[in-house]
Amino acid sequence: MGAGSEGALSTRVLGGDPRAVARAISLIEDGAPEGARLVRELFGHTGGAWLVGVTGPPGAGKSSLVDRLIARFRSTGRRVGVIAVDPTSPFSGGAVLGDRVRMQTHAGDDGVFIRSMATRGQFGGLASATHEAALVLDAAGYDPVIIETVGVGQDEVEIARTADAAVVVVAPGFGDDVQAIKAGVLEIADVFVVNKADHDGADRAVTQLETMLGLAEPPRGEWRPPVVLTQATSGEGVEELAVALERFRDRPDDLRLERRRQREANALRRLVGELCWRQVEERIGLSEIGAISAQLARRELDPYGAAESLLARTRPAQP
Ligand SMILES: Nc1nc2c(ncn2[C@@H]2O[C@H](COP(=O)(O)OP(=O)(O)OP(=O)(O)O)[C@@H](O)[C@H]2O)c(=O)[nH]1
Ligand SMILES: [Mg+2]
Repeated sequence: MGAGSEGALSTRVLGGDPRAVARAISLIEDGAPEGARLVRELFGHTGGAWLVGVTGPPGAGKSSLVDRLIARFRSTGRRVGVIAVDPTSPFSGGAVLGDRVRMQTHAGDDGVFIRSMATRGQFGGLASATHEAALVLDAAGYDPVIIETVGVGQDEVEIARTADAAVVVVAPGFGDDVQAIKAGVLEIADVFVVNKADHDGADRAVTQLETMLGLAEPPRGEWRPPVVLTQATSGEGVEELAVALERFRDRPDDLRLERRRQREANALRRLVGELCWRQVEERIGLSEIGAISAQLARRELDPYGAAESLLARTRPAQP
């Protein structure tokens, strides 16, 4: 495929064509050079969309809640983009199908674009692919862009943390998960949701979280994450959640910009890492890298020494 057709593709993405958006995200997911070119062409047209990350333990009701949020945002006339990140299955596994089914409400609505993404077998991985897919949706005029991730792996938590707003969803009876949430996910929530209000212990979970949050120092300025009780199956509490999110969105500009600066810093770090590694692969070649790895396995080299000498060999010789 030549450069001309990529030019046409970016034009079609900017025009909001869903098929072009789907194609663009596939190129990115494959780690194709066309994907990188496309991101360069689109980047200057992005930044308008509001990125909402939704994360939490498996089965908490994230997709059901996202489905409700889509309806809420559609009612204000916005086009809504959704990326459902599936860390486990590289192809159309159970979770992907589940997300599709639970967001089926909007299947016939061309103002809604839903895409599942799986781990990209590349250095930059899931976080890069998701970041760039969100850029494509942003460029295509979807706003907000909602990103659902299962809050288990570091990448998934990172994706939600660096969105413009991070929603952490839990369900009552998450018992042992409280520790996990305390350890990693609690700190990232801008808005907390206790979903499955119809289940026993929902009120207790709210109190428990409010206590935890009350003990913690407010991490970002004055904002103390509210805890919203919802029932995704009935829609109860969804309006409160949307309002809480909008209150968070309407904070002072400098706080919003700081979050975006962090996101770009992370993306830049990943990209530099990826480009460096590609250079190493190109200059040194896979067979020698394989031989060096074997030497490492035999403890004939140490990893820091090996990495430094590889990097040194990608630099031009000093005059
Ligand atoms: N009783 C009850 N069930 C709910 C509620 N919200 C979601 N569920 C159900 O919980 C199950 C999981 O819902 P999902 O929306 O798929 O949850 P998820 O967090 O996206 O799940 P994963 O993406 O697999 O981690 C489904 O069977 C939903 O119908 C709720 O408020 N009350
Ligand atoms: Mg889901």
